[in-house]
Amino acid sequence: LATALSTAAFAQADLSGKVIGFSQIGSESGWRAAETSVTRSEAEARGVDLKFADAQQKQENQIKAIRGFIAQGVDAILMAPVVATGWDDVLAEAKEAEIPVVLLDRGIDAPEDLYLTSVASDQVLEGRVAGEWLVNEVGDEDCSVVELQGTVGSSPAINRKQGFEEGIASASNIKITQSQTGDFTRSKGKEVMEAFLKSSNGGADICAVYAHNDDMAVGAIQAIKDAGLKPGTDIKVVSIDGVPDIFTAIAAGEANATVELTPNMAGPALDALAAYWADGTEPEKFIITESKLYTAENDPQGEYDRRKGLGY
Ligand code: GZL
Repeated sequence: LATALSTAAFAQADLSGKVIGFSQIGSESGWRAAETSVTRSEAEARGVDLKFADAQQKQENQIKAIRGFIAQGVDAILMAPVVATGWDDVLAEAKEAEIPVVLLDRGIDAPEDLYLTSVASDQVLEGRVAGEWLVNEVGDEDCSVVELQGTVGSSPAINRKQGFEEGIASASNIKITQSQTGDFTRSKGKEVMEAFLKSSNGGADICAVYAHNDDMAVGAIQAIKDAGLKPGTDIKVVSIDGVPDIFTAIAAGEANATVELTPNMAGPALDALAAYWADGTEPEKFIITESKLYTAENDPQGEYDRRKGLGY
């Protein structure tokens, strides 16, 4: 697990001398901060000169940063695309400049020849695993679920919603009664959960909250407590990322399940670039990282300890 989550133990490809631009979305969640930290260490381990640009979750800032990298003549561009559309022009400019682009942790709706490869989890699977966990958890009890969606128009928000609906499709007793974006942040997740609680008999009518990431779930947990209810028992909590704080909540019985998302997308991305530069090897177009369900049965304190210090 430690290897999968942090710099791999074996020797990294030598990319010294390579200048790589990284257009990062921002630092909206603990997972995002970990991805940034792991990307920096993966780049350093390979001798890469990494140029970092934080977009504060705005697409226009990412597009500006990518144009800057092209003007600088970087050797490659890593980008985590905040939303799925609107990238065709800037990526065509990168292609024109013969600068390979690698997508990290989110996909885009664009011609596949505009990027070398995409390193991400199967986000539909993540949602389905969360839905199937809830089906298993509630049995044949009626269950009204409220959903905290990720950033509007982002591939994880679209895919995790689809996957969860697939996961609960077999259970006619489970219904999503409210669904709204919390933009992947704790504060917005708390705010939206407060509204959900108010409009559902103080939360008495809510059986579970499904959050597209742990940070919104942690915000929702606070709102549930403020409403005088017990998160994890009165209202089940299931989310995605596997950040340390969700394991703290699971250990305390305040959350129930999370689907792990590795923050190490950059390792596979840099290895694909190394092979491409070494002998023209074309990587798989989609490099899929694994998704694993964790509950109270999986030593949450130990999982917390294993992740603390990995840049979260
Ligand atoms: C998913 C990634 C999401 C995380 C959130 O691959 O893009 O963005 O699940 C983050 O924590 O905001």
